[in-house]
Amino acid sequence: MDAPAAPLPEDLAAIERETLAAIDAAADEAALEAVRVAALGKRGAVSERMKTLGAMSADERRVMGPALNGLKARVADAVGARREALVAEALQRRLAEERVDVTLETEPAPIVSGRIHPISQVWDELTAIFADLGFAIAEGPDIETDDLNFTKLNFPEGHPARDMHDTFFLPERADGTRRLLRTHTSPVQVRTMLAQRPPIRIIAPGRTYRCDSDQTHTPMFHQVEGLVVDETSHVGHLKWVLTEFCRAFFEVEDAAMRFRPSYFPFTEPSYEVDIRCRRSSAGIELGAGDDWLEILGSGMVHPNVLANCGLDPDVHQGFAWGMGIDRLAMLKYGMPDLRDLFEADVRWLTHYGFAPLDRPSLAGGLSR
Ligand code: 2NL
Repeated sequence: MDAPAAPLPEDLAAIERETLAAIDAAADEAALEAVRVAALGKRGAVSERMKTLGAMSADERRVMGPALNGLKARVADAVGARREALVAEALQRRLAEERVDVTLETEPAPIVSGRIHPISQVWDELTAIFADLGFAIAEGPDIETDDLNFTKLNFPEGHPARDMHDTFFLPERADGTRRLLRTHTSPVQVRTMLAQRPPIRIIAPGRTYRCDSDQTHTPMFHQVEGLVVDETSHVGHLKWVLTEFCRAFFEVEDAAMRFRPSYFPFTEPSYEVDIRCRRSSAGIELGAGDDWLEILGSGMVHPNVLANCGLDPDVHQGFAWGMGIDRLAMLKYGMPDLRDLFEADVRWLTHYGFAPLDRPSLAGGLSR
């Protein structure tokens, strides 16, 4: 057992008081280390006293040895305790200072700053509307045969309507046939009728091509066609579907429509369809006013087309329509020049494009 601690000589008591006070006052770990070195370092006050032990008498050493060792131990303990406290304080300070506010706005990531092209937007709106009406989406190749693009659709060989389509033909093959870039998406509907039994309810959005380029035509453009075939379809259904579509697409309560007699080789009767509009210097307002704007073509599927696609026109009948996606986009979103749609100009897209995370849906809103 250690001998009971004798009272410290006054000079050691003074060193202890001053050192413990300095330890308490040390504001950071560097200051604390300086205090420790001043007491316990090689030349520190306590260490210097330790060196004097050798020159003492045995009696003196018996007193001063434990006194110095006790002092050294208390100073070392105090330094350790203070260091722990300083480390804990520093951690608390960092936790307070470096708090993260998770409610702050984040930097826009590329997926948020990018824009959806108006054509893609309108394409998605169209598919949302017709999907809601029970239509499936059908697709087909851009390169088609003359048969699927023209002949099956009741364009007889040498018929002038073929020339009106300004077709891009691919080079003739060894067997004399030549393929073409589809001039409308009708071949997709022909393929569907050849492959499926009625009832058929599809829309066919896609790229189409005509050798024509001016202010209102681009050689590649986008079209959506629709087709319904069953045993009881009639013009009333056609009118209802197209009116519902216009109400949903143009987001108007009352879409007054006008169905004017027209001609297409693949429909009989055929109608050009207008929607009410008001024209002013500010632009064009749809669904109101006393003017008309043509937006699509339609009709009852021609019996020859049904027969060409393996259906009996005495059993099945249907209706179909077609419209330009690019034109719909320009009308709805007020873009004045068709050619801008194909320029891929980031400044234009930043202005006219759509936020990528706001996708159109009937429940959430078509365009926000
Ligand atoms: C227009 C007019 C139309 C069709 C497309 C069609 C397709 C088949 C059979 C019958 Cl397979 N018709 N499509 C019908 C009427 C009009 O498009 O002005 N398009 C921009």
